This record gives sequence, C-alpha cells and structure tokens, in this order.
Amino acid sequence: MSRVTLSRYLIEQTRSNNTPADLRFLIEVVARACKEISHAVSKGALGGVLGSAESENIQGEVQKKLDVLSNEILLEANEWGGHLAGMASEEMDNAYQIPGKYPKGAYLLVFDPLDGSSNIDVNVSVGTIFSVLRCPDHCFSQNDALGEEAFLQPGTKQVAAGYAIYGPQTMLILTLGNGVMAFTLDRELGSFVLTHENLRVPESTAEFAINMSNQRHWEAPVQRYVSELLAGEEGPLTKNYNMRWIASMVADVHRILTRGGMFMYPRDSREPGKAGKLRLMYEANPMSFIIEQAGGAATTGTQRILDVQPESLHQRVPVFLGSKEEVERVTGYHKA
Ligand code: AHM
Ligand code: MG
Repeated sequence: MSRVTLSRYLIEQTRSNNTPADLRFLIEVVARACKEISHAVSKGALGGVLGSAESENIQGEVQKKLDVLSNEILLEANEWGGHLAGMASEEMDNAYQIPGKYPKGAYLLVFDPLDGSSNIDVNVSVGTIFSVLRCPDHCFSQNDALGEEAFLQPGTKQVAAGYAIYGPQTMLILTLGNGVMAFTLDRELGSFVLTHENLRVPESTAEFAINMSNQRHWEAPVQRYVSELLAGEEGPLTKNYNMRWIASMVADVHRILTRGGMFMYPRDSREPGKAGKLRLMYEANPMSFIIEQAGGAATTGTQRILDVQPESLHQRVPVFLGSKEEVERVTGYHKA
C-alpha cells in the first residue's frame, strides 16, 4: 500500500470533507515550519541554539533562543502565502500584522511556537501547538490593522488545531474537526507520513499528570480529587493510579492520546490574579479540540474549555483534560 503523506491526506480531505484549499495550504505551511523547528531543536548545542535569549515575553518569562527562533520560523513561513489575515503567538505582545506587501486571507493562526521550552536544555521532548480560526468579517480597522478582538473567539470556532512533538520521533497531530490523525516525519523522504488514524482516548484510565510540588496551593476540589487518586485501591476510587509529569504539555497530552490519562494544571493560590498557568488561546483550546475529537473531555473544572469566551489574547485558564470519566469526576467535585 502506498504511504499517505500529509499532503495527500489534505488533498483527500479537500475532496471528501470540503476542506477549503486555502486551509489545506495553511496546514502544509505550518507543517513545513515545524520541520524546520524540528531540525533546529535536534541540532542542540551543535547549532548554538540552547540557552536563554536575554529577553522576556509579555508574561515576564525569560525566552529561550529556540523560543525566539521558532516564533520567527512560523511568522516567516506563514506571512507571505495569502492565506492569513493575521497571527498571534505566546511569544509576542500583540497580534502580528501581515506586511502590506503580501496578500491577506481568511484565517487567523494562533500558536505557541515552542511549548515546554524549560525542557530544551535537558533534551526532553518539546513541541509546537497551533490553532486556526476564521477571521470575522470587517476585522480590519480603517488603517488596515487587525485588532486583538478578531482572535477572541471561543475554542468551538476553531477550524483546525494541532501540535508537532519533537521527541524521539517528530510527529504532527492534526484535527480538522473530523477525528485526530497522527503523522510521523520521515526524514529521508522529508514528509510527514500518516501513521496513526483516528486516535481515541480511552474513557477510563489509571494514570494522571500534575505538578505535585504545587499541592499546597491547590483549591479544595483538586485537593480532594488528587488525594483520592493517591489513596489507590484502599481509597474511594478503589484502584491504583500511576503518575507521570513531563512538564511539556505536548508530551503529556501525546501520552494521553496514545494510552489515556488525566492531565491537570489547576488554578492555585501562588498568584491569585492568574487563573492557572496555561494559556487559553495557545495551549488549552487547541489541545481541548484535539482531545474532544479523540473522544476525551476538557474543562476548566467548572466549564467546557471550548466554550470559554476569551477576554484577552494571553488569558490563562485552569486545565483538566483527558479520559472522560476522570475529567467528569473532577469537574463534578468543583460543582459539589
Ligand atoms: P511554556 O509555554 O512557557 O513552555 O509553559 C507551558 C508548560 C507546559 O508545557 C507544561 O505543562 C507546564 O508549562 C509545566 O509547568 P511547571 O513547570 O509549572 O510544571
Ligand atoms: Mg506553552
């Protein structure tokens, strides 16, 4: 049987699922940028790309050289093709305007160029997360600038989402709203090849992921839930749970897509002004779209993540996602 590359899969989607040609082109360009980022990440110290970039992003986090480089790769790859009205990135303060010399298109691209970047210097998996929205009509102001409001759409409006994981293999996970497909980068061919069709998250699980060092800062429902997980067979859940925490959301979510599990980054009392660590637009929405498309669930503890109406580009949300049974359980504890 001939191998199905990402390009072929996208062309077939155009025919069978009415995926517009410009969306297909957009995904191809993002995938090409991810190949370039994968190459830069894999060079490590040999490419002089490890370490900090002596700059901070809007959230006051020190940027890694590879954060900055990955952001530039994505901007440069996507700005000229005429498929985008604008971009927004975890690493940039404001919406990115498509330069006037290039045509503009119908879509908005939102991304975390290199998620889990605290793991880069220790050679642990990192990734790129992206989300595609339609640009609302009349979203340009009189001086032709695209405002932040155009991006502030709930996750249910995403037309595509995905992530690339740079691990032992480089993979691209993609949803166009009709299931989740996984492609593995064949470096000899230079193409992403479809290797896993219609990924499904098992409804129940015996594995969870949370940064336990924050336990003393959690709210009561999370304290209760995690203490029950830890109580194992002797506790109310009457089964033993295993724990994993990679501190790279792409790697933790990838494990959950592969064998199930429960991922949590709850709100905590360290910085009461912040509703958790993860960002709605760049991390929570695309990952929730993927997880739901694979049969899992994703909530903030009180609300489906995809229903949250964003108020700002860099907004944070608590995240509970993965196997349905466990997400429903912890969400129920928030309502109790
Ligand atoms: P980043 O976008 O700055 O890399 O931060 C997001 C990452 C996630 O990938 C991961 O789940 C989380 O931060 C880990 O946080 P912590 O170091 O608090 O465990
Ligand atoms: Mg991130």
